[in-house]
Amino acid sequence: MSVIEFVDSHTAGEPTRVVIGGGPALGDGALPERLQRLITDHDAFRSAVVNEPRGSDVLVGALLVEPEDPACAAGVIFFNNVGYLGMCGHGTIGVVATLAHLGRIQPGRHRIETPVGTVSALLRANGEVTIENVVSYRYRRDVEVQVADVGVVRGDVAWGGNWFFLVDSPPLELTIANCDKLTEYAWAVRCALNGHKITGAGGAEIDHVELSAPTAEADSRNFVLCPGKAYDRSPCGTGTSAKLACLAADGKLMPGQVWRQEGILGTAFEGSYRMENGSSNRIVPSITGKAHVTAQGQLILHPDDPFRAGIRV
Ligand code: PYC
Repeated sequence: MSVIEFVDSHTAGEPTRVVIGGGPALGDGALPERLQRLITDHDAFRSAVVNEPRGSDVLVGALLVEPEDPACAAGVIFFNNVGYLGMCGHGTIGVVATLAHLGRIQPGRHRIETPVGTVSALLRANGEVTIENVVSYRYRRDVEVQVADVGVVRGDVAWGGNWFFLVDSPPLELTIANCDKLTEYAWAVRCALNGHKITGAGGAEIDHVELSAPTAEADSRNFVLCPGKAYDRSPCGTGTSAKLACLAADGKLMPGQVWRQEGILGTAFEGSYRMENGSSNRIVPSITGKAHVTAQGQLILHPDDPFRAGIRV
């Protein structure tokens, strides 16, 4: 029988399960290499932690690992119901809240390694966390894609730690009541992007679709569809970073100016950015939000359990 120790939290409604013990031994070295070992040799671990019957499609997992750089508070590898994430904004805020809950960190600035780069996190005494994300940028502007049963959809391709296709003012109202229709629409866009081989830099798959529209309560409201077809309950940290990169590229948001990004539940992140040193089109986004710890416990993986490795569909 194996036992996996975890702490659950949610950030603006989006859950994160941080594995604090019992994870696979991935050796040392750079995080991208350890991620590769996790993918190749231990994918059943990912599925056991986040998929049913122990988890659900919406859950994001975060495996804590020893950082390569001892100046970092932790290394983390994020994963979901279908695979692995480069970075995860709400998840990093959840990791910071979890480390604070465990007494491993105190308010102040901390560095956290991810497979796509080191991010910094400022934990405040009131529990709010501001992450300074990886360098983000718009890769392509106003890309046209023919979507089956929908027609032509236009959007930007941007990197915010994951690859996003950002569509402004879609033909559906961004309300939770429309969630099934929004999922169907965003999924059709995602399939069309893949089908037409529209990718991020280096042929990377665009696996997140972000729909945005103006709202009275914030600068914008979004609906973000994640790679495994679950929608982000939060405003999505990497998605907000990608949005900031597009706003910066269009000259619609200045460095240091605050952007209030609301998600589909009405919860919000605050974002701002600075330019990357020496760059005219790459930004370093900051995202502020708060996570709440909801559970701590052990997952039991019994050899007799037919769903020891989760239900994979
Ligand atoms: O907050 O970056 C994020 C995120 C990515 C997928 C789900 N949440």
